[in-house]
Amino acid sequence: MSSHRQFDVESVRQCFPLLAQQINGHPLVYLDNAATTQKPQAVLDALVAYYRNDNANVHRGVHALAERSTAAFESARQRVATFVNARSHREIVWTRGTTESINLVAHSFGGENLRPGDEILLSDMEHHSNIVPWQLVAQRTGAELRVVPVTPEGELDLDDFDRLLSERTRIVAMVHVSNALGTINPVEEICRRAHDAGAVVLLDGAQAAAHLPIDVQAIDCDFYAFSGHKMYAPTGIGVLYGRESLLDAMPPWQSGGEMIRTVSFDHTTFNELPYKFEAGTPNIAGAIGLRAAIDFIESLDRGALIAHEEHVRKLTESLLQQNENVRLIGTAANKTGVVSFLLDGAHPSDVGTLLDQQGVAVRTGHHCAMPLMERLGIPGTVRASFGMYNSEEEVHRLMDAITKAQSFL
Ligand code: C6P
Repeated sequence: MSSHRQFDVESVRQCFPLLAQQINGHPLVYLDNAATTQKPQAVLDALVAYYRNDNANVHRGVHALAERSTAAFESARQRVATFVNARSHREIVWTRGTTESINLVAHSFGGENLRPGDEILLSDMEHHSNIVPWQLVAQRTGAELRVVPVTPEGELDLDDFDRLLSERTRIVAMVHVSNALGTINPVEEICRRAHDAGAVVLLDGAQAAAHLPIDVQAIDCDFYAFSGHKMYAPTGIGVLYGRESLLDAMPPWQSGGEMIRTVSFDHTTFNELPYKFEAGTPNIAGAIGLRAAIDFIESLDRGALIAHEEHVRKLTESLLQQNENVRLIGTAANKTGVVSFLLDGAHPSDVGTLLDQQGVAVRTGHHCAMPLMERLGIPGTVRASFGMYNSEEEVHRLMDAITKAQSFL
């Protein structure tokens, strides 16, 4: 028996109340998990319990609710630190999501360290969130962007990576798992090579955190950014992991309450890590919801979950390959979470609409990766992206819906 059989997808589905609904007269097949995942009851319960019982601002009050709220908020941070194997909770900064995490590093680390002629190394498969912040800081500092091309299969070309990496490279900013292709990049190797060249590495883990165990020490990255909402937690909460020595040396980014130690009109001193980077009242409930999501993920057999997701993705790919009008986009050897494709002669958004009419939710378009679409010479793709609750049966529903869509196109 293969290990995906040991993963009880039906009981997992029961934990996600939203899934049990009809869309356009059909049971929902939710295959837009790379955009955002659905939330298990345990996360919904944690949010309600927090607002119902403990709600108070954190780090400010001496009253009982403030202490409870602060304890829950900080224990969520510690939970995240353990989840990604950070050395300390000081390396975990709360943000609104991956985008804000990357902006923090670009603005603070980039703004402080980049000089004219320095280079920032990106790849062709970056999400706009890992392009535009670097573009803006490059414009401000006189640094330049360099871009590692992807192969037609959708893999990073490591020879090109080596060719473009030089003593001018200050920052390597790369995606761990591509949201448009599903490619898993060789992040340990990227970090090793970048560090040998004296560069720091930021990894965009938005699409990795829900699918792969993340160990920032084993990867040896300097920064790792991810979003709660793509891993079964609420929207509006995200994480920046940063190596303590780097975070310590970085100037604050946003300013206001929380991030200060003392303020006078002449001079302000800043709080210790990680609070130096957390101006204003944080998303307390979001952090608590993220903790509940991590507890939920880790209550499952992670190995069986990963095998299940791989099985569902590969089944989708092999069934699509039997359809002669389908072209798979992104056939890297190492993938997770995503199957992108095109139907001959059909615009992706028309396909998406026809699938929606049959209750199947996918995303269509450029997936906020316009340079990648340009490199691949395509306008966009239809993207099915998977979560822990997607079943074999749903893959077959997707195939039936595609066949029916083809008959309309
Ligand atoms: N990708 C998708 O449908 P935020 O919005 O900050 O939570 O995540 C931004 C982001 C950054 N990097 C990658 C690799 C991503 O996939 C995303 C979000 C969604 O693919 C929405 S565009």
